[in-house]
Amino acid sequence: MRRRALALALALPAVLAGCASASSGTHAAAGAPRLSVTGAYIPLPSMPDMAAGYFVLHNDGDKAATLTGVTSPGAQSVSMHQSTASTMVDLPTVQVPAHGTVTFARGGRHLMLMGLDPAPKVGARVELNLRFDDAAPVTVQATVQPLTYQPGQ
Ligand SMILES: [Cu+2]
Repeated sequence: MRRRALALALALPAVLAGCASASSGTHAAAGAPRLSVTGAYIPLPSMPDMAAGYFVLHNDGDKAATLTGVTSPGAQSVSMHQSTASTMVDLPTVQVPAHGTVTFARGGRHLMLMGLDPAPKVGARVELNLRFDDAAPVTVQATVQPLTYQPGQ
């Protein structure tokens, strides 16, 4: 019986994140995600205990990012959900491709905010803090809109 030497060639991809920049704000190193949020709103909920949140998340950078969660100082908890035909499921993370856009909108991905305090009123703003595993957090003010509000294109 012969012993065979297995030559394992481990081709490890170079996944070095070039996040050497300590600057905050809009500056980002080349090859990093560049994230921004537009159109954040919360339809006025019929019950103050539970509201949906919608927004468009942009990544103008050369590197993908992963949204790992959202928090709000105005809510007890915030979850990321995906609506399906009959129910909705938790989204543990959401991928934001390089030079891509991810939309949270009615009938699809959405935030579910529980325990809003103070109770939302039309025109009020609710701070949302988006956290990423590989990029700086993004804070946005979501405007409480009438229930029938439709975002413009
Ligand atoms: Cu939901």
